[in-house]
Amino acid sequence: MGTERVAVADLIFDRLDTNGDGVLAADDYRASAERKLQSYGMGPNSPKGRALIEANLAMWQQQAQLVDRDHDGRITREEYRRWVGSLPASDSGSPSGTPEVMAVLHAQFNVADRDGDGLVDCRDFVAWRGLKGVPAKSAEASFELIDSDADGAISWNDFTDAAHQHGLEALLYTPSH
Ligand SMILES: [Ca+2]
Ligand SMILES: [Ca+2]
Ligand SMILES: [Ca+2]
Repeated sequence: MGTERVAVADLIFDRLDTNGDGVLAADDYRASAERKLQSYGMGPNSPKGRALIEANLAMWQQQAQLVDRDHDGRITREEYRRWVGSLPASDSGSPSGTPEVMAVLHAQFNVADRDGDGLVDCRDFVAWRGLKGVPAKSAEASFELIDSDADGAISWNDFTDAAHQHGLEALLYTPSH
């Protein structure tokens, strides 16, 4: 694997290693959900909180199945690099539209929908993406892609339709235009 792909693999690995102990485990995925909830002032035992934690743990299990070669319940950096190296060159190893990933995004969407009316407005969307370090300008541009009828609010259906049309990357990180 080229050094560039190793660097990308390491970058994602470090991002997923929430507690920074150098291995990925279920704890990292739980902690990641809990941090997100904390930034919303939401308890881990609230219905939305529990749903987000469960979705994250399901994503961990899927990831472990693919990557944890020795099945010791931990993904080492070496295991992660090897997995990324085994992927087609076009795939960075960044999780994309698997059912588990979509379930996590749906749970995050529900958390971002603070007033629980099923709709996320631009401000809530910008705040959601800001948790991932996405600049407000990029998030606003993504929001415009998703809010195709421009009424200032998006439903989960709008989100999945737009993901289908533009790709998740454009909605979550950087729109390409
Ligand atoms: Ca860890
Ligand atoms: Ca392992
Ligand atoms: Ca709302």
